[in-house]
Amino acid sequence: MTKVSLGEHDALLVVDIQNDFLPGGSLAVAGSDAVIPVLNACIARFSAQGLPVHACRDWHPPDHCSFIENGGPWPPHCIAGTHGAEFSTSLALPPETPVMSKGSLRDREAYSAFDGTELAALLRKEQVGRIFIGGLTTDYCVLNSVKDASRLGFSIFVLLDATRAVDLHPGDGKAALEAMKGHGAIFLESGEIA
Ligand code: VGL
Ligand code: ZN
Repeated sequence: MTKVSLGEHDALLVVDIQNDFLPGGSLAVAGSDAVIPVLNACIARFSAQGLPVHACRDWHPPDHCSFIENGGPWPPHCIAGTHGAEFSTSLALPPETPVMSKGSLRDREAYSAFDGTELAALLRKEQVGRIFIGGLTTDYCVLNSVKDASRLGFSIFVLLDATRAVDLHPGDGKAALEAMKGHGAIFLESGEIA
């Protein structure tokens, strides 16, 4: 087991821990609730060291193009302002956590936390070089955020025990990890953070 020590240019990005992706939600991801305590422990670690924690959320209009009724692949989910779009009450985000909303334009899908948000600018302002990422879902928002982070020049560390795949097609989660590897992502378990 390799240990990774946190340093002053590190930040944590918590992706889409929203009710609709959790058990009982409209787009429930298997085992997704298991990532919450893992992320809470990571949040506590980053916060204790004074390191930035950021969060993003899927934040769709009621007639979003990604919904089945509009020709997309997904049941309606994470409609802005609804219970399904709220963060889980079990997620312990610090009150001052900046929250990036994505996918809020009707005709445009946006899976990446960087897509149409201030995230890159904020991270640069905070002089962040390395992003530790966890949350939902491995094969969509996490994957696309990892790709963008890498293109934007950040080092990216994927917290494997803090992510779950939706696996719309079997194997998507595995393929996503391969794709992330191709973008230079480093994989670790949360217990490897020293
Ligand atoms: C996501 C499916 C549909 C995600 C968003 O954030 O990973 N997955 N919309
Ligand atoms: Zn969505």
